[in-house]
Amino acid sequence: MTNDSPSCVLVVDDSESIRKRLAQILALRGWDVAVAGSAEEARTALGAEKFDVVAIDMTMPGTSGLALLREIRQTDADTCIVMLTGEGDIERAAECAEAGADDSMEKASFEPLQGADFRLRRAFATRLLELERRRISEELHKANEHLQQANAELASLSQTDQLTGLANRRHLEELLQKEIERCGRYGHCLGVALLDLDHFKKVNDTAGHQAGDRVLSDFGRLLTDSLRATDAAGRYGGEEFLIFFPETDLDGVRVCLERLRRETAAAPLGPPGLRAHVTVSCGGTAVRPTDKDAELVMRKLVGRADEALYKAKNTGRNRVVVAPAD
Ligand code: GH3
Ligand code: MG
Ligand code: MG
Repeated sequence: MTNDSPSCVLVVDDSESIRKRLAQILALRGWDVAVAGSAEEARTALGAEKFDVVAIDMTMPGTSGLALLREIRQTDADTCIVMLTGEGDIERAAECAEAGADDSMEKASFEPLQGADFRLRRAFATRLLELERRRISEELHKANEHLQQANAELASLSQTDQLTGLANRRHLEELLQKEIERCGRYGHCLGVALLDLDHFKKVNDTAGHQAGDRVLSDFGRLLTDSLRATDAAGRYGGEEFLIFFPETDLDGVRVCLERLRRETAAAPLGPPGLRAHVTVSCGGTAVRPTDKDAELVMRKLVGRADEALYKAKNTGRNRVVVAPAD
């Protein structure tokens, strides 16, 4: 159905006189007319050619017009189909509409069949509009899906550190504050840690900045692999990482950090050929939050973890220091 103006029609009617009359009038009005005297003949014609409009007699021996309509609609939702009904057949016309007919016209109403051309063209125009409406609606739906996907990607990008794929500082702080609120509500313990790679400047200076980048992303992966799914890690800045451990007390934090420290020292990080043995210093703390101000609690926890980290650096690096938050 490419043209706005329909040109070919298939008339399906078992009455030869109706067929001939309708074909004659439509041909006079410029239609290319094919005829079929039964559902079988109609199937053959439809299999061989595409029609803009198919006019089907409701009452035919063998396969009825309604059955033929349903059959066509199973595979073809687009072709315009107009049913030819007997007089006063309103209920059956409704049945046809439900089965996917575009229109029904009483044969008597187009006697001497002059109205047929108008009715077929009108049905065709309405169908075109419907197809256009469907196309636009599908396009809108697709555009909407793309938009939602793009929004989700954007949201994820705005929460992610590009280099390591971990949460960025802002997102991790949001998550941490939520966790502080949750732990405060249920009286649970929460652990927080800051980690800083040791002498990282040297890695850049000796292996190059790109190799340094690769060490950072490898370390990010090590964190992800090593932590529990409920723990959260993010890049806090430069070669510094923040982790929080829900439901974990100070001893638990120490154990987790000690494992991370060991794994880091043992794992060659960086690009092949330039694998560096990097160590990490860790400062940890834990608290059962009582203060309602989650941001304030967060600042205190991070501050305390930072102090512990400072101690770890000053007492030789490649070590874990933990201290209670209060
Ligand atoms: P320390 O053991 O005291 O932590 O020594 P350090 O060398 O790790 O610490 P310092 O703060 O002196 O240097 C941090 C280095 O980390 C310097 C900086 O260029 C590097 N760095 C920070 N961000 C990135 C990054 O995104 N990529 C790379 N390759 N290097 C980074
Ligand atoms: Mg460092
Ligand atoms: Mg640093």
